[in-house]
Amino acid sequence: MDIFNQIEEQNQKHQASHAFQFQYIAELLNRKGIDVQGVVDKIKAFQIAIPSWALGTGGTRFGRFPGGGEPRNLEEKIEDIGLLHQLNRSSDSISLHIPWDIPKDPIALKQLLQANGLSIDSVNSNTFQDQPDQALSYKFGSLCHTDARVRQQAIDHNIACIQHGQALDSKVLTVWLADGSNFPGQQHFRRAWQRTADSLGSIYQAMPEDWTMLIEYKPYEPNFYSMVIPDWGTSYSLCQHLGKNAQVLVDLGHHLPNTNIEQIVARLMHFGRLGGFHFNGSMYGDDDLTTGSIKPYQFFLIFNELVDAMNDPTVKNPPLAWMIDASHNSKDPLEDLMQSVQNILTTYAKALLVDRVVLSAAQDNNDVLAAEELLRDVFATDTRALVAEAARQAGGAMEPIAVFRSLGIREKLIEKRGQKSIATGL
Ligand SMILES: [Mn+2]
Repeated sequence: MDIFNQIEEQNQKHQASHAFQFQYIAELLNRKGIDVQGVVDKIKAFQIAIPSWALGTGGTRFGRFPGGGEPRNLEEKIEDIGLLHQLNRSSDSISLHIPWDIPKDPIALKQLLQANGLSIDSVNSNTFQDQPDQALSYKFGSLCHTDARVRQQAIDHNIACIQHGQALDSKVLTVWLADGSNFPGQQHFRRAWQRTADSLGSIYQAMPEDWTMLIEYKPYEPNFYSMVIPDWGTSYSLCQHLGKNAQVLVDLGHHLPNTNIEQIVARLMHFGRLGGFHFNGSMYGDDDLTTGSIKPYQFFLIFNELVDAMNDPTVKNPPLAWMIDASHNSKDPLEDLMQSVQNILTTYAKALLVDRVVLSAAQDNNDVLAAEELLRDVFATDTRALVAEAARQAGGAMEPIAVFRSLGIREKLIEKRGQKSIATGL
């Protein structure tokens, strides 16, 4: 679906109101000595990977209520993300989940990706479910399993993921382990860590030198007494054990309520061990809600730490992989993803406005109020016109969700794919 001309037409409708709002924020920032076009350029350059598993309606263990027109295969998922990218110009890559998205014809897929201006950012392994053709079960764990044959099966699966990724020019393997225990005494903590480290070591050895392994952590679920990798400290210890191409992946929803995630992010960047991000929104746990929907101030404080470290030449952290990891139970998946991307960009834009010299001075002088007020002032600044301007300059839609609706894109997808089409994923 090429909607380039329609985007132009739709932008015309919003142009007058956009020009008014942009002029206001530009004047405000000029008075503070901020290079407005420099900020717009940074927003334009910020790209967020879309997960292939988030294009269908998600669900819970109680039910699933699909809205129709979901992509039926990997090709249609690529088309959906191509459409998103046309609209917002900020979603230029895809995270794949194996075995849900095993590429059958990599050469044709690469052509399709190229035609849509997309690439594959990372491949995600899946040892949290048993597949129909699988010899041994992951009921009691995968890379940590007490039985060496199960561990080997999980290692082989991860190596197969790397090979699928290589065929599509990906360079990142993301590992999230559901391994853990449900009851006290069930698992020997130290030995479970060691078996996991050894298994990850075998995968790491099989990984090409220019690849990165991202290790995700999560405090609970699906196991409720202990997870083998429950926190950033455990991820960090495994990365240290493996080598320089292993990095910690922070998923915003993988923390207990009130965890100071901004401090975790700052620490990991200080150690040069933050590899990437899974954006989503969280009220209680791994809720996978729209990014920025529940705790926008905390989300801003996290971005503030990220930008602070990215701007500091003494920080030796590799470039981060920005990814969304969400599930949509009650919204149109594409609309939800656009909302998340918009929230990410407006929040990133705010973090770019922080005067780091003034903030540092306030911190060094222990001027608590000045430091806090500086952040609160930036947080209260409406950056939507900056993001709209970035989209306009990049050839995207200034109001992507409004355009999606007024062009009747979902209705067209339902017409093409049917009301009952179901996407693979969670
Ligand atoms: Mn995640």
